[in-house]
Amino acid sequence: MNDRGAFITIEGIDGAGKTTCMSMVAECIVAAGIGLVQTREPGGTPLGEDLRTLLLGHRDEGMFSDAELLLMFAARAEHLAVRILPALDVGDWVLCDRFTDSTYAYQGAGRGVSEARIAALESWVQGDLCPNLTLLMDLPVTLGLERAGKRSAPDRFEHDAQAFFERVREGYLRIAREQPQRVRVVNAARPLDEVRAEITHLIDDFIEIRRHGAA
Ligand code: Z5A
Repeated sequence: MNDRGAFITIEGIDGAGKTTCMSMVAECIVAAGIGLVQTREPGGTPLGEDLRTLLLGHRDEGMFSDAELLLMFAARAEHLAVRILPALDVGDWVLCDRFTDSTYAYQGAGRGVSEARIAALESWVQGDLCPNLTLLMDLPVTLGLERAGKRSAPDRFEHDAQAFFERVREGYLRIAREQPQRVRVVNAARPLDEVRAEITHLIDDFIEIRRHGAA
């Protein structure tokens, strides 16, 4: 087993089943006897959760896209310093509901912020830290919004138009095409038992690879 913990992230559009997937992944890791920290973005620390409330709350005046971008990275800087890096350093694994791929997909592809601007902040805040594995829960936008709508009242992002979420989905799929070794696309439109079977297989394989020191 590698000494440093592994960093796994779950991504996808709203209602894609990330929360559902988190518990499936966690079960596999815990069953393998590995220490696990489960967290989310934006959030994961007291300051990060306060920023999450600011970011997701409804605002009549909206939010300037650069302000939104900077608040996401402010929350991420705190999250890395206080929670993620200390856990990885002692060999625990970290499972995070959303990370920087969300920024490229939502602020970049969705809102039109330039990739170069996001990359500059990514490099400043993260250095060379990157998830070891990302599961992209992919499904048609209409199905994701239908599922998200059943679960809770729409947040500030979910009020946005379907076209926005189509751009976000395509942004994610582009990252997956560019980084196929890190990003595994899971067809989240299927019934839960099929999704669970694929996720269990992917995570069990990943654990085996880490145990043999190849990932
Ligand atoms: N954001 C950003 O813009 N930039 C950033 O850098 C970051 C975030 C980090 C926080 O989202 C918002 O922040 C997000 C992007 C932005 N935009 N929004 N909204 P969040 O992650 O807290 O919220 P969310 O995307 O809406 O996720 P969610 O509410 O947690 O949904 P989910 O986790 O993807 O889905 P779920 O709760 O697991 O499932 C939804 C329902 O579908 C639920 O009833 C399930 O039982 C059901 N479900 C799930 N899978 C299935 C299958 N396979 N079949 C049938 N039913 C299913």
